[in-house]
Amino acid sequence: MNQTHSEVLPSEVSSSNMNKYEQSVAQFSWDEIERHFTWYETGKVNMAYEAIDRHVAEGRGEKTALLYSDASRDEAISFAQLKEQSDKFGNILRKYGIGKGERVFIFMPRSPELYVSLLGILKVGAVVGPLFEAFMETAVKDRLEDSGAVALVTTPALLSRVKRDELPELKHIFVVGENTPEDEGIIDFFSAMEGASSDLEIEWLDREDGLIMHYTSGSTGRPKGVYHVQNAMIQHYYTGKVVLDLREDDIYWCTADPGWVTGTSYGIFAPWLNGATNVIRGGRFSPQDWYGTLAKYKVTIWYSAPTAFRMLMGAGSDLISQYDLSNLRHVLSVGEPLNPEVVRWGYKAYKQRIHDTWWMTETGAQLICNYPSMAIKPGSMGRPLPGITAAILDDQGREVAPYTMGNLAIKTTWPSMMRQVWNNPAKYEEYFRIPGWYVSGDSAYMDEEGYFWFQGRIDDVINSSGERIGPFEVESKLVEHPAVAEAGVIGKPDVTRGEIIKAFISLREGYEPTQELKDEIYRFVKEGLSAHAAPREIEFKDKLPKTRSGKIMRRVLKAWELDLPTGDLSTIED
Ligand code: 6R9
Repeated sequence: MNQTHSEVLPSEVSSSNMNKYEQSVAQFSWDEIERHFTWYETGKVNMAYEAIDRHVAEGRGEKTALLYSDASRDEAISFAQLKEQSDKFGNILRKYGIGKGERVFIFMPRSPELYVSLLGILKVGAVVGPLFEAFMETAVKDRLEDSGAVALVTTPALLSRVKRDELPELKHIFVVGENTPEDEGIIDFFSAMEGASSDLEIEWLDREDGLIMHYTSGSTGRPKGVYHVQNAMIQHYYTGKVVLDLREDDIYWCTADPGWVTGTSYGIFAPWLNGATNVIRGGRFSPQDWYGTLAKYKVTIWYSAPTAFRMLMGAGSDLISQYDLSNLRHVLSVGEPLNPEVVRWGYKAYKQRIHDTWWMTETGAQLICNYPSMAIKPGSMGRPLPGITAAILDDQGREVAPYTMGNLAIKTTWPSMMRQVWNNPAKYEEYFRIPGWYVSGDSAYMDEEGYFWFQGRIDDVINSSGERIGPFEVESKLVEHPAVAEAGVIGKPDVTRGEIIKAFISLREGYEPTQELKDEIYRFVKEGLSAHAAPREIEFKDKLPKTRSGKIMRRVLKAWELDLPTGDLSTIED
């Protein structure tokens, strides 16, 4: 392996919440964390109560829960106001007979009403399903149909993408906005809210009752409905405390949309279970708006993704000096491997160590992380949290030696683990093909100090002249080249070598796509990494295909290259 294992950004935080747990990894028990929740006394629970109402009941109602802004709105909403609004929406849902266990979906851009609706849905014990606003007709229909959703919250603009005549189970559509069409089954959100009572008896649930469904795409087949239960809150709360390092006065900003699991587990549940003030920004990415948001709200903890950090890196360091980012004390990343170059840049540009975290829709919450009290090795996603056992296994389920690439697997089970793939028990079982382990589908290796190093999705690993090459390593080297903004690497079949490396590259401003540049980039990887990892073919692209959560879609690159079907594209960015 050519990744640098000796480079270390030392731990700076000696007073983090994690210390207590780290020191007691041996005695770690989830029970201790569970004691935070009232089910210890009552046996019953509800996420919306624990995230919002509890803070009002304990005298923190006036505290700001949500700081929302987009191009046209700028609002501060307290825990008490969120409680009142979501109680009202809960009452509206009840009036239409919607309750425990039923699926209610949300299909709209970020706005305070999205968060109010989501909490209201949880309060009546329904299971919420958030969808990306960018979904088109078929993607929306597939998900509503598969889940058997009985109701949907959406906006007038998106309503035309909902094929109501093909969705017999979908009885009620709540429309948030002006000029709601008058039609059977359509309810105007704002007028309903005006008339609604804010006196609501919450639906008390068991720990194993439903919470949320996120649809996630595999490379083949239909998207999978990953189903989570109330019990996940134990881990949302715990990781919020020890990985996000949330404390009493933090202003926290998670940049993810609730259509992605990061936007719910860490954009809603973790911060509010910990009583933090949560910043939500609507609208699209722009470096100016993002730095503006950090400065305006004096954000202290910032959770984002590699694709965003790479774009900010591309926007340059000069821009940063125009904003006061001095309140930032903790920065985290998720979704894709975090290139070492980005970590080095963040350390210089923000004077912050960017903490990579690894987890999946299926795992519900973080599992392998760089937490504040540990030294960071740039390029590594960190170590398993206390309470989590991770390993690299071969296909027979045997643990492999350090530095050997294999299946990243997690010993079952943990509180936020998915409980089913909706309507598809066979898919669910596939994750457990090695007894006692959850097999992630990622390929990685571990070093002697127990740090995990991501290599790629198993399907993406390249075999060139008998060498196994993780695409991430090559991509990380590529983005170190000054001309390269982003890179996606695939294996391309080759008669002599089995596969060769092909790189798709988008260039930074001011660089021309020439043959000389290709040659130079090839040499750059050959000399900096190794000959077998150097891309023998390079293709320049204006943009790389990415998911809504910013993942480079290597299977799409591969499909283009080999003229194969691209599979499910519903989550691709436009
Ligand atoms: C939370 C989330 C899961 C897949 C996962 C892996 C990739 C996520 C990563 C990472 C390298 C990290 N991934 N975090 N790869 N380093 N820190 O992203 O969920 O959208 O379901 O994706 O994302 O391949 O298997 P999800």
